[in-house]
Amino acid sequence: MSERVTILTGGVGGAKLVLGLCHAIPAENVTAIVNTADDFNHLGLAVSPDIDTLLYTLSGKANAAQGWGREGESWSFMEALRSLGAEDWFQLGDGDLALHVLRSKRLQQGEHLSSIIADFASAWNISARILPMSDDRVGTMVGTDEGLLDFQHYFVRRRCEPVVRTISFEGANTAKPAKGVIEAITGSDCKAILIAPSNPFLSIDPILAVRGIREALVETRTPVIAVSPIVAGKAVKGPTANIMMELGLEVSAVAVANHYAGMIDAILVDERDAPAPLHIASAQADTLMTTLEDRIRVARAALELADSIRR
Ligand code: FO1
Repeated sequence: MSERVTILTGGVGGAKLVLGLCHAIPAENVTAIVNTADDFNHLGLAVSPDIDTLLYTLSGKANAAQGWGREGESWSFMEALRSLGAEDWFQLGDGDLALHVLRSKRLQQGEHLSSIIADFASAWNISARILPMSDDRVGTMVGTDEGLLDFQHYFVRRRCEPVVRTISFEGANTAKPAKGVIEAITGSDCKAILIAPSNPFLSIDPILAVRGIREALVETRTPVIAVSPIVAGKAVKGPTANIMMELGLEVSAVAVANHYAGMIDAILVDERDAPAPLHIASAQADTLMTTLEDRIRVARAALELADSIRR
């Protein structure tokens, strides 16, 4: 009986659903393929925000209210940094620093990101498999009315204020999928592939831009289910709705389904959204994920939708 489930994820919303999935089925049967195009080098440190949000979320260390970083964090590094007049727009907590320092050291020694992350996950007793989409460098660049900005500059330093005109993923066309990524999509032991309710343009598209991943999703016989990040015409968190408007798209689950057309078999939409005419199968559920029970409920609803679709 094929047991495994693969989930494509990035950002805060995605991490919530991965956690729900790790409670809905045995966590060791979960493979998360994670966006790494938000990664950037800050003060000489290799920062991988979407990977780290998942490490914290799955190990119970996450600052749930903030969506990133650790619960109960201390900030003496930032205070010392400010006293030295260094740039302080990107908050690096004292505990969070350990990830960046260790990751930077091991990357500089030539190790692959995927093996570093696997060690961090096992150190924190995370039994789900966390795979970066690629071990090669990919960087989201946001073309705005203020010019071309790298992602963290747009997202954190400028707080998403610049108007988005284009989104591109530097390095995606030469980046190779990390070991295990394609098999996690095409393997016969995989019973469902979920696209988490992450920002389709900033968190999922970079994964699809890595050579071979979009093609694998189109070819796989395993049902591919997207969970809509739009609830009642609004994004639950983050700039998804604004970006859809700035890109001239309708802010709706239908627009998300169209964005993933050709790759997904069905979409799970929120019960607050009218069951709009969709060109693919869909189901409705309460997709707001505040509590752990909510996250498990959404994961179960997505898996049920997958079960109802047999390619
Ligand atoms: N987001 C912020 O809005 N402000 C920050 O200072 C900040 C610091 C930070 C440090 C480490 C990390 O892993 C994530 C951090 N984030 C911060 C969040 C990050 O920019 C976003 O989570 C992702 O890039 C988008 O999903």
